[in-house]
Amino acid sequence: MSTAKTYPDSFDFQGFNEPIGIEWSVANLPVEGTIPDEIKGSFFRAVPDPAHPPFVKEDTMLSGDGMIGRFRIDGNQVDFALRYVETDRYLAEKTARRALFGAYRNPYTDDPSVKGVDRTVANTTPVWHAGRLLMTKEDGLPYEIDPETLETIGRYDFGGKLRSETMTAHVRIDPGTQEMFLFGYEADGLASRAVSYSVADKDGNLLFEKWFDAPYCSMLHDFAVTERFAVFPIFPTTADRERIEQGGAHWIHEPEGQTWIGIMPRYGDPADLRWFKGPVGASGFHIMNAFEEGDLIHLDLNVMDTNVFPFIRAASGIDADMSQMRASLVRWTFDMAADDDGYSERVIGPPGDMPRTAAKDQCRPYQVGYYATLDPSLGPPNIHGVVGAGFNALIRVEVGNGGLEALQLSPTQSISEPIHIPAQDPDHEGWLAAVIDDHADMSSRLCFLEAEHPARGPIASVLLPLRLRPQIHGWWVPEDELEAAAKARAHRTEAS
Ligand code: V55
Ligand code: FE
Repeated sequence: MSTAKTYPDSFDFQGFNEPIGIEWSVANLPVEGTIPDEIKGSFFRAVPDPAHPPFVKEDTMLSGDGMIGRFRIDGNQVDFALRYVETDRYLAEKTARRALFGAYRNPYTDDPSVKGVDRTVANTTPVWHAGRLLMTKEDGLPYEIDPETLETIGRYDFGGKLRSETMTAHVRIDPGTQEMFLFGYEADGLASRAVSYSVADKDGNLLFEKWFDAPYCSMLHDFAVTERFAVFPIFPTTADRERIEQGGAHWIHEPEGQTWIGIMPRYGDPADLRWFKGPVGASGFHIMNAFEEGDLIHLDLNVMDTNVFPFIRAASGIDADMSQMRASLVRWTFDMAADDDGYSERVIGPPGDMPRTAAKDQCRPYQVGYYATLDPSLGPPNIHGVVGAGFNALIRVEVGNGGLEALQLSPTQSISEPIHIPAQDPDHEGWLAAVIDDHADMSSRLCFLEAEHPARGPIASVLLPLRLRPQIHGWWVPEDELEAAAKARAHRTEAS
């Protein structure tokens, strides 16, 4: 490009992380191989892409304006579209033609002209529930998106029912009841300990909102739900209001800080919240699943010795060599019948992140999970994604017996989080789909794998005419659900 924009000198703006900022669409993409006929639906992806170079000297990809991508798949017919989420922040900066918002989750670094303007970027997970598509980010309310046109409908607060100022990007949906469980932290303001917890019924009605205080203000990125309980992991990555007001970092990781796991009945009262002690100084983001076995609660998650984000370690003065860090898929088990506040741990898989299961396996005993990993034996890491080192393998793990199979990529490839697509045949494990980026020619392709056999490699791949940005999270929505939701929307429009 002739008029190169200038970005901060960090991995967040280099390689595949170099901003693109183009909204585009294309129909009838060329497909190599055969996408099974029964795969009909849309793969939505959330990707951060800053529309303007930041004015702060250091910035993180986590602050990039949210874009929503959609692969519409009908067997071998694949279309793609990509649009910005028109958040208040995106629109204010679009009008000004420059960045107005400053550092990650610090409004005190913003241009005075946007004081009080919603600064969330809706860039983390496209959540589909009750016929609504929401682009989420944990520091604000979600934005509703039209799943057909990808137009932004507006900020979504469950019809005025949700009082929390924030909603997580990691909801849980019970595959039996189709209820959506959700929470928001910093629910009543910056660095607050307040957590809001809610359940929406299968039609999207908010059944209740309950509030509790976490032991401290922690980066509560994900949680888990079992058939009877809700589980909140509090890792010692903490916020401090004064530090933020002085223009400092929102988050510091505290190596001596206590990890807490809060467990309460999933329809229960925060008065019933029980706090268990986890490992000191630990950090975790994503939970694969949780389930009950009698009085035991098993929580399967990726845990690390310290915070995985370089900008958070830097702000904390933590000088850690990532290759020396302990990081595994672990099963933490809590005994609700015992009166101690301990837990036991078993390693159930190699290091990695972005864990997924089949939607039908959530909240209950399960056998199979999938996640991405960085296997150092496959070559040095490529610049890709929010921690600056791309994933180069995709793991299928049998959590009950340690069975392991991996798709290993070539040294120039990086993979984003996979989605799981269920099959009609209940004995077939379904498929995984994920975007694989190639640093050799800066190209992106969507690859389909047999979920049961990722090591066999793609059964089909779809080459894109332009490279994509590394994805945060994705969501698979079957075509029949999209059609039903489109009909319901048309009815609502006629009625109004
Ligand atoms: C994460 C991602 C975020 C964020 C906080 O993956 C944590 C973790 C894409 O935004 O704001
Ligand atoms: Fe996440």
